[in-house]
Amino acid sequence: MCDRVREGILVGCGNPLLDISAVVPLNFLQKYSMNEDDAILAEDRHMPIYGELVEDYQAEFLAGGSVQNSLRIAQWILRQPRVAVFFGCVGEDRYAGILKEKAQAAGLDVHYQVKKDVPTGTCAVLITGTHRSLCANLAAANNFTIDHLEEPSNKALVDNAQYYYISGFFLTVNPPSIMQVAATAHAKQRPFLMNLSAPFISQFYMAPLLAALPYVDIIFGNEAEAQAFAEAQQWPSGDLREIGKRLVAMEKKNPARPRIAILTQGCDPVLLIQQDSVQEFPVTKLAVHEIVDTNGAGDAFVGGFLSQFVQGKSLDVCIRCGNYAAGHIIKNPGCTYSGEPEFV
Ligand code: 26A
Repeated sequence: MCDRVREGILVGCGNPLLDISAVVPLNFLQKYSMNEDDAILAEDRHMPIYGELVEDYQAEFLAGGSVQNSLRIAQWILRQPRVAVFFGCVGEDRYAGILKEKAQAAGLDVHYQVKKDVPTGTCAVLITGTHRSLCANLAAANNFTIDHLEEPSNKALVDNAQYYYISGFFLTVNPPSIMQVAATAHAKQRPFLMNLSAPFISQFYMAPLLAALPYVDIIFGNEAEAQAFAEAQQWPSGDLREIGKRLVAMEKKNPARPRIAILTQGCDPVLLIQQDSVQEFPVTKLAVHEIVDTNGAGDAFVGGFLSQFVQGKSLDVCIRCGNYAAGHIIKNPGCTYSGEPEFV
């Protein structure tokens, strides 16, 4: 059992999305010019995907959205409600109701901004074997505005937190909110954590990413995301360790707390990069028959990490818990868990 943690100690902002998930043949991806393990924003040409998944592929509806996933997993491991607070924008519809119910059942303290007349966002999850390809139709999620964080009760929640986590995905929605939370964290000398989220963030949203990065104490990413960042920066080496070292050496507002990079690489070891040191943390490889779907594995890793980080545990424990959580959710559909957490 974990020690008790203060309510509201962790605040996250992100896109609350309902995942519409189905196993599809490879030619379904080809039809929409998508690749295995993509994570993209839906364009007009992708809109038929959602209906097709429901009508032809027995799609399942699962709570999603990257940050909300991570916070739900952190709550599951902590077994203590309302440690984490989540902000994001939804519509006024059935999907918003499902998302809220799942988040609250996990113990999350959700404070959605509600945009009438715009549907709640969805994400198509196209499963092909052990791969998953994501196509997000942000819809209401894209309407998040900074005034939601400025409402007195929400501002108090942000001011009272000790840890802040925002995805790179949220850079596509509202960079001013990210900068405001980052500045609060900086002024109060509290950790601000961010995720590279997807290669397209480094490819198309580098300017707001670079604006936020000086505030980032811990940056998460997988190998494809780190490579995309390095390419966008025109760094000469594609070596993950070198990329990590360069990432942590980039400008930082609070140099007294050097940046840390945590880079995952599927079933290969997780890399913890601090200044010139690189440590490896092994991942338990699952047999193919144990894998239900890999959707949400990265989010669960962060959730496991956060559950320990907010208790002041060592990075070693945080990363081991991240690996535990990712391994667990891969054995379940989407970013969902079953039973009680077994991390000690
Ligand atoms: C801005 N984009 C593209 C996104 C997302 C996203 N969450 C926030 N913003 N694209 C996919 N996801 C979520 O990622 C989870 C898997 O890591 C999906 O909803 C899915 O639950």
